[in-house]
Amino acid sequence: MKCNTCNEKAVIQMRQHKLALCSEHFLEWLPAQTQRFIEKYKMFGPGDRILVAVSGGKDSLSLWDILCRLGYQADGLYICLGIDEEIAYSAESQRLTEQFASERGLQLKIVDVREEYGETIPGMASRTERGKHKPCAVCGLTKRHIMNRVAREEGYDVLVTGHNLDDEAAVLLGNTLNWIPGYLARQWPVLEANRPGLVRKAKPLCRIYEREMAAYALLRGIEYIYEECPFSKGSKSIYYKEMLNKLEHDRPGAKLSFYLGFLQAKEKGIFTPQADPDIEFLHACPICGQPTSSPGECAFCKMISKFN
Ligand code: Q46
Ligand code: ZN
Ligand code: ZN
Repeated sequence: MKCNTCNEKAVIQMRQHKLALCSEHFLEWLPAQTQRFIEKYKMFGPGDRILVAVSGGKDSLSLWDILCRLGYQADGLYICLGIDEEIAYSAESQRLTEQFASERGLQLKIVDVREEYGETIPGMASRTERGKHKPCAVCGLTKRHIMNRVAREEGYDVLVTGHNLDDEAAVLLGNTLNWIPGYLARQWPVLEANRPGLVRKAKPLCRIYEREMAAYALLRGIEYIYEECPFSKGSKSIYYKEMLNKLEHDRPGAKLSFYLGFLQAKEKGIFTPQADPDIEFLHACPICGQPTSSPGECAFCKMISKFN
């Protein structure tokens, strides 16, 4: 297998793009693709201050690396969830994130959930009805709240996350199988800050396959946490990813065309924001100021108030 650019030995074949590349050209191609999507979906511009949500995994650390290589001004935000029961998942991912930032002289902000709110994520979850069996709902709610809060308080123009194509296609599959119109209306590479208290969010890797991100991290020598969060076992999103991988195996490019077809259909006007049933109920939470559709305080502030 030869590189399509220079004819040297290729390190990766991307059947969906009918493209094989050597290490050098792959490491140029991936940031160029990312830049193309940043521009296409108008995610942010060269002068914007960017906050990258980093988990210590390959996608978010590679995204941070790519944005720096593209010349953007990007700081990191790591949220310590306190998930250290079965394995030292949070401790190890924090260590790797700190190492990544200090080796490159990058600014990293750390928010420790227990220090700020008195409980780790498993601790919070055990005290709520919705998290008794699995802390993911509590975790997701808390992470979204903190990411938005820090980006707002510190005046960032945009918050970016490392969601890749596999993540987005799995979310789309779930939303489609269950026909959730509000989620379908909102799913897009960039979410505008169109409500008071909301910060703009973007997913620059949304059209890049997970295996391409793994190859990028490996070839760039980025040390990241290999283990998944222990609570992700048996999750629906992993199940959807497995299904999509089976499809991709038989029909290379299936994942990309599934997601891309959705984006193109949205560009033509299906699933418009009017399809979002929550939109008319959105108001600012009287405690934290973030938008919420639940009556009174937002779900996060309601949950936290029970701990005090
Ligand atoms: S939600 Fe659930 Fe993840 Fe939080 S508890 Fe772990 S698996 S980290 S993306
Ligand atoms: Zn080459
Ligand atoms: Zn609130």
